[in-house]
Amino acid sequence: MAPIGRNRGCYHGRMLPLLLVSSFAACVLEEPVVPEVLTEEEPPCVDETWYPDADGDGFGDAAGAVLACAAPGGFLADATDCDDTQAAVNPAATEVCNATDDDCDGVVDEDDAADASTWYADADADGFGDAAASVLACAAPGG
Ligand SMILES: [Ca+2]
Ligand SMILES: [Ca+2]
Ligand SMILES: [Ca+2]
Ligand SMILES: [Ca+2]
Repeated sequence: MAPIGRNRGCYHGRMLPLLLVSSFAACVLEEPVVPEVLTEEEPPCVDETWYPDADGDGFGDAAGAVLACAAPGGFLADATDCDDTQAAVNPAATEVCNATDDDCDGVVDEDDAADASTWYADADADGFGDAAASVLACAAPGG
């Protein structure tokens, strides 16, 4: 077996015979250093907020949020479902005249509803509308 290190008299941290005692310190220093075993730690768990999607429309309910590393079953990161009991009601839905805020914009049956009717102004109240003055709405506006 060959001696370790530059100090030829050094063998596994011990001096071989016939060497100067003064080189003993150098010999000890040349002893192989056992590297510290680094335990690889799991990346820390970072809690995120998850929201339930009870109606399965792909949009979560802001009420009922939970904190967890990973999404529990039936939960997702979205919180924009304004009615998590109706799959037809969500931010991607089309507003129609049904007394419900279908598209979750906070306005019920707004004028851009898909089936909104065209209403014509009847300024002189003679029962005939003015074709030049029309509005789209679910319900007839006054006049
Ligand atoms: Ca939902
Ligand atoms: Ca919904
Ligand atoms: Ca509606
Ligand atoms: Ca709406």
